[in-house]
Amino acid sequence: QKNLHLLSPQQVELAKILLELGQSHLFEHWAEPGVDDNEKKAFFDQVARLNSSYPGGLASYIKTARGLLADSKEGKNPFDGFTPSVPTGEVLTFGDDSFVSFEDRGVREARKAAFVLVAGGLGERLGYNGIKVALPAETTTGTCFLQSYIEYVLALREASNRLAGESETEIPFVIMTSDDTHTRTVELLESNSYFGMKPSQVKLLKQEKVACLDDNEARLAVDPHNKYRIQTKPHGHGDVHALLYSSGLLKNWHNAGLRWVLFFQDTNGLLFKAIPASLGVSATREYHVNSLAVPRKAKEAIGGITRLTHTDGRSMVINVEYNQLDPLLRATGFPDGDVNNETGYSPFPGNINQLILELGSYIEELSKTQGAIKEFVNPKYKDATKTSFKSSTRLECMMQDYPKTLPPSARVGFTVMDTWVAYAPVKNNPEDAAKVPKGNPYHSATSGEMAIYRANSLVLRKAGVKVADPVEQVFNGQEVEVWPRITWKPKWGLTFSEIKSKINGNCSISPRSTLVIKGKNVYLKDLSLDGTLIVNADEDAEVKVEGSVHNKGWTLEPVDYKDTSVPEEIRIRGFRINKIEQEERN
Ligand code: GDU
Repeated sequence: QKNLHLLSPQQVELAKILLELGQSHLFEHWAEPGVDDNEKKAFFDQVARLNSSYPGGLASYIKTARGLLADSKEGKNPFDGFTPSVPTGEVLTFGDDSFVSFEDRGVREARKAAFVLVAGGLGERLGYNGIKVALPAETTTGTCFLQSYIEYVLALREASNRLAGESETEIPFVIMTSDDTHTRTVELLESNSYFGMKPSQVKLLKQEKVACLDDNEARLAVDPHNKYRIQTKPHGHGDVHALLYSSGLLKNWHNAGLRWVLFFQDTNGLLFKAIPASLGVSATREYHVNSLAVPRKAKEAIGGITRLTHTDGRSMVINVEYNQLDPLLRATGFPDGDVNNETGYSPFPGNINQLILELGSYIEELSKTQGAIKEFVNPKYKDATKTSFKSSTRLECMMQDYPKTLPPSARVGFTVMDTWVAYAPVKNNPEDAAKVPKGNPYHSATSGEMAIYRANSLVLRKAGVKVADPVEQVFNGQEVEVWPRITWKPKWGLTFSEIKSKINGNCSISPRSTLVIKGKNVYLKDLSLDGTLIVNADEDAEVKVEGSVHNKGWTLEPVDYKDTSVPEEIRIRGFRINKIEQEERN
């Protein structure tokens, strides 16, 4: 009351809302008027932001929170009435005829696609101090994830336009950032000329954090570092839908004739090898929602794609998050829970959170929901009475929960690909990765980089090159297969057919070799490589690479992740590349 005169009419409104919502405790420790007045105004700026960035405002946030906290206290099962079963989807095998024809269809569709990267997460599990999209996907060329994604998008749209006989239109590329990643993402783009994209094409949408909750009444938590602020935490990648909706971009895209929105995550170096074919599946099967999936090892930290059938007859195909799959199975007649079957994998395909949404039905749905996604809460209680929390909690949401509000008529499908060609994220720090049970993927910087060489080697093998077998090596306590370090620019080889068309005769690559293809029109013919070969080429120049290349090459030199004299992005992978000798061709 005493501070009311400081406030603008809008701020008085916000104060009233807070009081009506039972949040008077937020003002309990406020100083007399004249003391900390600027901080008090800043408090209301924050409240205004929290109120406007959440669909339905703070009132809606608190109401939902009370409901979810009550459910959680009661121990209510979020899957009550649902029985899980294994859904059917499109299963693709890289390189076979059906894959090739889906790829062809996907490339044709790509000119009608917009691309959305969710990159607001800091990646606590990885413990890297920078932003994850700035990490090198591989250190042979040092290409970071963001550069690799942008180059793939450019190459894909270019190829698609070429087939359609069109010249380039604006390529819509959105990055969702957060306060944790925004500034550094802008700096990365600006200091690298947007990696070849027009700056006007890259749209950054920053997600806001949400208010933390102190108790089951959903009393908002005061920031422990500043009594004039509400404590906030990330709301999760599900925010991307509300942000896209409120930005107005979806309507613009629709008006521009676009048909697809592709969502992807921050550190998967293989992802775009799977995109053309999956987009082809979306177009052919007319899926409104298509999730990319890979065979999943039981208990692996990726959600399981599941059909949930309710006792009332409703049914949906949805991701069940990895921590919920096991209890759901145990509660519904599968006493062993989340286990591998005779194939050595969980029967539920693993969601890699690469989603392809059909724009028309997406807009239709979002105009009903404003992009709000079903949320959840995960409080850590002090004891079994579930009356108080160990630390404040908040509501969270996930982008893959989008189909939960869709009508039963929605066509929700998925596309399963081999892991080696589709999924190799960088999520775990070296210590945790080294503890991963044998046979399960490490998901570390080490395994992420090795997976790129492996995939490229296997693709070239399928295309007819004699690529040597890998050697086993241990880096940062993780046993990995080290394949020849083969990399190429996306514009060289976007699809399997394109790659095959650039390889002729008897080509071979020895285990210790490195091959870097930088040009577009590079043709390998009877190449025998034992060492390092870098092929540079100007945009349109045609380069034939023939004959034998032999030199000392580049070697991998182990480094210890604890050695802080080595840059962080190198030591988290446990090796550095020692560039001894190479041949360059132009
Ligand atoms: N992210 C945001 N904002 C957030 C939180 C995360 O943009 O508030 C972004 C991250 O930057 C990242 C993506 O969302 O690009 C995913 O975040 P995590 O890597 O932390 O996700 P999880 O490993 O917890 O799990 C997610 C899905 C799983 C499975 C897995 C596959 O929830 O079902 O698909 O990715 O990598």
